[in-house]
Amino acid sequence: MFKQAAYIKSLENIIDRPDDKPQVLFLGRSNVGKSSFINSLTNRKNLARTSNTPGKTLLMNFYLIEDKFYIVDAPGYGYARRSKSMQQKFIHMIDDFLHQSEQLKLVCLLIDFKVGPTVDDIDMYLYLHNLGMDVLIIATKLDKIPSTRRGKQNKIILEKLNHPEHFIKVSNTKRINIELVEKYILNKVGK
Ligand SMILES: Nc1nc2c(ncn2[C@@H]2O[C@H](COP(=O)(O)OP(=O)(O)O)[C@@H](O)[C@H]2O)c(=O)[nH]1
Ligand SMILES: [Mg+2]
Repeated sequence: MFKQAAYIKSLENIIDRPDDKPQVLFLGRSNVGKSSFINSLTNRKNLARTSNTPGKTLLMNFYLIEDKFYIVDAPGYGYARRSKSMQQKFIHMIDDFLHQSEQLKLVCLLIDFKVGPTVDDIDMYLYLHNLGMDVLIIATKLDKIPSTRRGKQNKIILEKLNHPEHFIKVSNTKRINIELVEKYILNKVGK
C-alpha cells in the first residue's frame, strides 16, 4: 500500500486545482465504497471520510500520495435526493476536470461487484471511454458474493460493460487485490 498520504484540499472550482504532479481521478456512485478504497490504498482508517451523507456543496478532494501524485476523490453520482441543478453542476465539474487537467493519467471507475453496473455506471463508463480516457474499472465489495458465485457475476459485469480492457475486483473489508491496484496506478503515474 502507499506509505505516505496527505489530505491537501477540497475544491468547489477545479480552476484552483494543484497541477504540479500526475493525477488519478476516482469516480463512482455514492456508497460504492470509494472512500473505503482510498483508505485501503493508503492504509489509513479515515483519510477519506466513509459514509458521510452528501452535503449541499460538491467538492473534489485532493490527496497527495508519496509526494509523487494526487488521488482526486470526486463526489459520488447517482444520488437520488440530489436536485437537477446539483446533477448539472456535477456533470460540469467532471467534464471540466477531464478536459482541463493535463496531469490526469488515469480514471478509476468504481462499481459494486454485487450490484453490478447500474445505468449510471454504464453511462459514465461510455462517456469516459468515448473521451479516450484511460479507465480502470474497480469492482468493490467482492467479499459480499461467495467465491462459488463470483465467476458467474464476473461474466455478467463484463458483458454489461462490453468487455472493458482493465478490470480488477477488490474487497476493502477483506483487503483483496489492493496491491494489484496500487501497482496499476504506479505504472500510470510513473514510478
Ligand atoms: N462488505 C464490504 N463493504 C464495504 C466495502 N467497501 C465499502 N464497504 C461499505 O460500504 C459503505 C459505503 O462505503 P463508502 O466508502 O463510504 O462509500 P462511498 O460513498 O463510495 O465513499 C460503508 O458502509 C462501507 O463500510 C467492501 O469491500 N466490502
Ligand atoms: Mg465517499
